[in-house]
Amino acid sequence: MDCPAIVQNMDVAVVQWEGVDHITATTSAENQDSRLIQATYVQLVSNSSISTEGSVVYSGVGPFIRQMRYLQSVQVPLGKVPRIFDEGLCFDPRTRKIIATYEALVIGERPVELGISWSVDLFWSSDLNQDGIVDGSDLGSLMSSWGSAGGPADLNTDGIVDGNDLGILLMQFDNS
Ligand SMILES: [Ca+2]
Ligand SMILES: [Ca+2]
Repeated sequence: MDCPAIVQNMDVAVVQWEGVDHITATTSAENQDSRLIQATYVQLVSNSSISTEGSVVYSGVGPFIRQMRYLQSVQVPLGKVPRIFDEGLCFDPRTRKIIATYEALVIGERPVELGISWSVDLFWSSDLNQDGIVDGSDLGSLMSSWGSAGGPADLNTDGIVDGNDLGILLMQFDNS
């Protein structure tokens, strides 16, 4: 899936990955249509999930109806991949970022407040069947994709399924 182009980058830089962190941020920016967007949100981050709650206020300054777009992104820890639940969420494997897109109509000077709430579960990239464990089933999937150009088994996203991907799977393999 191709991620949408970023209209206005409103990333929040403070992200910690050890344990669970609450991250609060307030930011504002004017997009290409010069409409003020203010966003406040809380991010809950753990080793296995990322969730966000918050609100966005769009303020229009003109008499016309405009479509506003706001993108928020959070980075996925190395080795993990997200299972996306919401159509407005997109994972860019190159930057390892989940990009959330919100759209709203802004009419005249009336502010529009939009609620935000989303969450994703994170899996090891080698957990190809996403059952929460990296085991022989995933190894079998990788072997059956051996030599393929890309796809889910191309764990290092270099365009081929080969020994490098097998090495990653073996590092993440559950030996318990
Ligand atoms: Ca699995
Ligand atoms: Ca590869």
